[in-house]
Amino acid sequence: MSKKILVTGGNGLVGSNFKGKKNYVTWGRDHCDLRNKYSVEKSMSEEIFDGVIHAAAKVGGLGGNMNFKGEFFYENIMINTNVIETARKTRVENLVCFLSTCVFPNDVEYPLTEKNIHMGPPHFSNDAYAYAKRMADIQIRAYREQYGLNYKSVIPTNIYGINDNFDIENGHVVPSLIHKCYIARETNTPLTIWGSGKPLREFIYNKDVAKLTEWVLHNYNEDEPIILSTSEEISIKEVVDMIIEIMNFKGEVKWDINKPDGQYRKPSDNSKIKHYLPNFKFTPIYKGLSETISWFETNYDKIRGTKNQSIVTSQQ
Ligand code: GFB
Repeated sequence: MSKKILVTGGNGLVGSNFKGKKNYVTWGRDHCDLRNKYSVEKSMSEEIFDGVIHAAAKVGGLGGNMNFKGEFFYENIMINTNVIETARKTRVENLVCFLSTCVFPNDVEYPLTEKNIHMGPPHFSNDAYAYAKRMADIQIRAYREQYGLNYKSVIPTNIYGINDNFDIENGHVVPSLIHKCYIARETNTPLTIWGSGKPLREFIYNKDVAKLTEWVLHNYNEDEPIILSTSEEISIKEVVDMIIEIMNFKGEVKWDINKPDGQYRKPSDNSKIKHYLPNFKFTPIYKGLSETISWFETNYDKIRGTKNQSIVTSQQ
């Protein structure tokens, strides 16, 4: 029998990269309600999976995390608990679970490493989501210890790319900025950016995350999560400048300092992934942004976030 890998969040930023790939089965919301234990048990017992890439989550950017704390906590706890437990019950031996860079403490020594996830409270802006994700790390470690399963987690830094949610208020920063720039250009209005533009982030292209995750699934087997990161910091202002250039926006840019900046920095240590894959070539951000923007402009009418679809139902 051919060995199949289940990918949850199959329409999302990470999961959609596995669509149509040989031996991969991608599930979106339409296939199974992962918040519901019975729905997950029913769907997962209908097929035999050799491995699971668990990329589904209720996600959003800074706005979404601040506006929907209750939903982000509840849904992520339920989704992770159900998927990981049902994978165990249906005898899946190998699973990769997605954590997020926001799991790290706010007040911690830099760079962030796999060792310091639980060493203090996360930043208040996304604490509900962060604690729900931290519990997935606990669940994975517990299952490894008690059941001896090859379950593990990855911690990507800020992911961007096609198939994200481009909602202006609640989306991740890159798709929100692309969508805002598009509207400003099309309507001849100023482009308004949240915060000061000074915060630094490490952006990683979704296609790179998918490639690295596939490697992790087949080759990594440790209690500690593994950070997926370029470890190259870039300011929000620099990202805005690139988007403006690629989208050929000539209008006025305004900075709304009444909007939150979030954490100032979250520099990560990528030495573990570098150690295992020293020759991995990360996509340069300008190239990744260009591809994402080109896809956005071509598919504007049919993508998430451009037609008032709510972030509340999005998946990673
Ligand atoms: O929160 P953050 O790491 O990314 O950083 P996501 C967003 C930065 O971009 C902040 C600024 O400094 C914001 O002030 N910014 C400027 C904007 N304009 C905008 C805008 O229109 N939308 C957004 N969202 N930010 C997530 C976390 O958020 O990052 C998630 O909240 C997750 O929990 C992910 O960990 C990695 O806004 O993309």
